[in-house]
Amino acid sequence: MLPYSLLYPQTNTARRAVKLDGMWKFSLDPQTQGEREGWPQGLPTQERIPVPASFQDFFTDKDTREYAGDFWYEIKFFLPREWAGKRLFLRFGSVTHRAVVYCNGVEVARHQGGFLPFCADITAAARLDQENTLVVKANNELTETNIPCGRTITLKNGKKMAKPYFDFFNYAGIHRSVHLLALPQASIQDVSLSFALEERAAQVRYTVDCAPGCTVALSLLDAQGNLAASGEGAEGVLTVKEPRLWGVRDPYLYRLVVTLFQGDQLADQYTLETGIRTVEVRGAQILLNGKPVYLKGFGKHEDSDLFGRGFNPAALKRDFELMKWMGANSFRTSHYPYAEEVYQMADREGFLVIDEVPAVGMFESLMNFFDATTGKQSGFFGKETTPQLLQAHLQAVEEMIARDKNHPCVMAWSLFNEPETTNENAVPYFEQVFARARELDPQQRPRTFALIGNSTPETCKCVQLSDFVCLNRYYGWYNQGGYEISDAEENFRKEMDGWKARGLHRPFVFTEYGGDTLSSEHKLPSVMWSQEYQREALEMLHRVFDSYDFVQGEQVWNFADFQTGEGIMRVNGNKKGVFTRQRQPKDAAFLLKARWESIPHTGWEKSPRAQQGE
Ligand code: BDP
Repeated sequence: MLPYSLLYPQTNTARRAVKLDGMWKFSLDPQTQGEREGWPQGLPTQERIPVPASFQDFFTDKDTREYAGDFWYEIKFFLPREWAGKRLFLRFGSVTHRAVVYCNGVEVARHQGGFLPFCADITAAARLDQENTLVVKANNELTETNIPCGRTITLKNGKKMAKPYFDFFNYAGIHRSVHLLALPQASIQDVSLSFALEERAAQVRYTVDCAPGCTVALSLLDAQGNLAASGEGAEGVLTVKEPRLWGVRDPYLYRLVVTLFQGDQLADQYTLETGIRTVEVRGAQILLNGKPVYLKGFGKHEDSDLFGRGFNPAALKRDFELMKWMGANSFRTSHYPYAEEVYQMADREGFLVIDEVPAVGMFESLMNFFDATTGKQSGFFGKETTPQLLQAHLQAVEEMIARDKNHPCVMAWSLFNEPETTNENAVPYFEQVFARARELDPQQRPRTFALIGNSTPETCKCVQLSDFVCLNRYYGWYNQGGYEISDAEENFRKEMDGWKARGLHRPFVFTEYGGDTLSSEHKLPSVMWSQEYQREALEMLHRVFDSYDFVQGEQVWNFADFQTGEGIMRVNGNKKGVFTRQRQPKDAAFLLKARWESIPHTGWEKSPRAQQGE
C-alpha cells in the first residue's frame, strides 16, 4: 500500500491544487557537495531552467548534456493562511531517476523511479502565510538495481557517464508538473472501478479508500451532466441503464463524483472521468466490449526538441492529431509510464494504451537491440543484486497500476521490454511481477511483455505468462536487411510457424517492427536508410502479419525519430520514426495510413485468404 494518494490533482470545493511549474533555480553537483554546503536550505546560484523539462538540451556544453550524478532544483512558494488546518503536500509527476525533497531545509520525501508520481507531506515543515523554500536533489545515475537498467562509469578524467542498457537518451530532470496540494483532514485516498456489461445495462463496481468514520456518496453523470446512477457506501455497484460505452476511437466519458461526509458536513470530494468498457482476451482475439479489436499504432517515446523527456503539451497535441490522421487506434507507452495528461487525452480520443512499466534494459548489453540478433545470452536475472532490482520493479508496477487503473484507455500492462528470457532464472522473477500486476488491478486487465529477438518459440521460458504475446521483431533490418530481405521474410515465416506450433492459442501483437530511415534520403532502387527501403520493409512485414490469424495487432517502431546516446549505430538518434522528431511525415506514413484506414477500429475479422498467406 502506498503511503500517499496518487489521485491526479484537482481543485474543487474541498481541495486545492496549485502548479509550481516555471523557472526553477538549477545546479549540477559534480563534487557531491550540496548537503555539506547547505543546499537543502537554498541553492547558491542564479541559474534557472524550466520545469517541467529535461535539463540536458538547454546548455551548449557537452559536460552538462552528458552529466551523470546529483543535480539540484529550487523554487520558492507562498502558502496562503486560509489553508490552516489542511494537510499540505507537494506532488511530483516524476523526477528522473531519484529524488530527495526538502521543504525549508527539512527532508520531506525520498523517491526512486523516474517515471511515476510521488508526494511529500509538508504539513509540519511548511510555514503558512509565508514564503517557503522547496529544494529537490535529483540523481540520474543508472544502476542494475533500479529500472531502467544500466551502468554509470567514470572516465579517466574523473567525469561520470551513463551507460544505458537501453536505446534512448538518459534524459533527466523534473519531467512533469509539480503541484502544491491542500487536502482536507479526512480525505478520499483512492477510487477503484471495474465494469461488467449486461444486455441493456452496465454494472460499475467501485471501492473508495477513505478516512474511517466517514460516509460516501457517489453520482455518475453522463456527458450532458445528467445523473446516470448513484450510490452510497465505500464499496458497491452502480447500475447504469442503457449505458453509452467507451469505444475505440469512439469514446464516451462519464464523470463519477465521489463525496465524503463527516456527519452531515461535506469533508472531501473527487471527480473521476471514466469510460464504461471491458477488455479481455479470448482465444486468439483481444475483445473490447466483447468485439475483436486489431491494434494499429505505435511504440512511442516522450521525446521532443528542447524539452527532452519533459512533458510537452504541444507535442502531445500534435502527436494525437497525427495518430488520428494515420487511422491508428492504439499505442504502447514504451518504455515507461507517460505523463498522466497523455492518458487523459487517450481517454478523450478513444485510443487504447498498452501501459509499460520502466523495466527496460534487462538484457546486459549496451546494444541489446542488436546483440539479441546474434543469439547472445546474459542470464540477467541470476545476479546477487536481482532481489533489489525486483523490489524496484514491483514498486513501479504498484505505482503504475495505482496511478493508471481507472483510465478506460489502458487496455493492458506491459511488465517488461525485451528482457532476457532464455535462462531459467528469469522464471521466478517473472512470476512475481505478473502475480503482483494481477493482484493490484481491479479490472484484471491482460498482462504482457515485449519479447526481444532471441526470445523465440524454442528458447523463451516466460512467454506462457503473457495473456497476449508482444513481439519486437526487426526482420529486414537487424536481421537480413537490404537485398537479403527475401531471406528475412522466409526466416520470419519460419519463426511464426514455430509460434503456431508452440500452441499458445492467444493473440500476438507486434509491438516493434521497422527500420532506420533518414528523412533526407531517397534512392531508386532502394538502399537501407532510404525512405524507399522503409516502405519495402514495411510491405514485407505486413504481408507476413496478414498470413497469421493470431496476429492481432501492429505497432510500428517508432512514432517519431528520437534522441539516443551517440554511437556508431545511431545517426544523432534513432531514425526509425514514421515521423521526424519535428513531427513531419516520412513516406512510410502514407503507406501505413492507407493500410490502417482499410482496417476498421473494431470488429475486424481477418480474411481467410490472408490467413492462408496467399
Ligand atoms: C528494441 C528496443 C527499442 C529500440 C529498438 C531499435 O525495444 O528501445 O529503440 O529495438 O533498435 O531493441 O530501434
